[in-house]
Amino acid sequence: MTIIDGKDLSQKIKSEIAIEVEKIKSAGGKTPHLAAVLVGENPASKVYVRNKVRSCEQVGFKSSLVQKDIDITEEELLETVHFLNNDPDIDGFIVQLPLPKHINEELVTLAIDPKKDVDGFHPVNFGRMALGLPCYLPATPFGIVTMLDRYNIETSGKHAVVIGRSNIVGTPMSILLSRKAKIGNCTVTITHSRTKDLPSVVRQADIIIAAIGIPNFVKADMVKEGAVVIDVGINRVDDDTAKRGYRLVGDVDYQGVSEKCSFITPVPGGVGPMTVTSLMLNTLKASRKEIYGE
Ligand code: BQF
Repeated sequence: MTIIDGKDLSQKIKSEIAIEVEKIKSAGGKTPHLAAVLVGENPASKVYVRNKVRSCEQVGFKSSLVQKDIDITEEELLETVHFLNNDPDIDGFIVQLPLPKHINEELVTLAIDPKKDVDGFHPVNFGRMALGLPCYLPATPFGIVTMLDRYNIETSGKHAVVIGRSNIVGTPMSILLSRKAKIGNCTVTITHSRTKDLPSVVRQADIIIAAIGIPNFVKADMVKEGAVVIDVGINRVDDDTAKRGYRLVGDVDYQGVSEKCSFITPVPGGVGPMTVTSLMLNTLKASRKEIYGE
């Protein structure tokens, strides 16, 4: 069994990005600039935004954190988005999700200029992804594809079972794995809360993408011997012995499953760091105008 070390791989990719940024700067180019909008005080969101700002520092990007009160109106947030769309120094920006209930996430995502949509959540980028056109890939699926690629995991002809159908992980992951590409050519099954006898479907998988948001959902008896297991879950569970009073648990029962599979991603230190690093790769693409030109 091989542990896919997302922390180590993301450090490696970040040093590759840092070299590219140095080249841009020494050629007199503009420093890549990522902005993040954080609404309210959701503790997990604060951690995620902090991770992104720290990664920007590590790769030599400029970053701007735009903090807004929890009671900001939808109109005011849309104004913020328009301001960032029109700021020529900002190459890309993200609006950290989830947003408070009184704000329509779809409306806010639609307002982001697709050229600056480094999360890849805008329908233009999602549509381009589905069609195999150049686009910003959503960061988590991008990170997973990169892991499979860098660990030389064969995907062609394999049966991939995706657990979960969210817009940001399950659905795009199923599209990416089925397309005609180096990491792709899978036969994909997408499963969800209404799937009948989900364990029997997951047992057929050569590659399991667990993105359902339930701690330890995937047990050893649901995993075929030698399967590749990608754990997207980041669940906080109470733990009095932990420094912060909680610990992170994936969607996979790591203990049991790791004895059966060929590859597995740990939590923490698996998909999570790769998500943040993929956002850095998208921001570098944005600063280079790689997808949409000038
Ligand atoms: C790690 C995210 C759900 C909903 C919105 C490293 C991150 C997480 C874990 C991180 C995530 C999850 C992010 C680890 C960003 C990934 O060591 O295991 C980094 O910062 N993430 C997000 O921005 O929004 C989310 C998950």
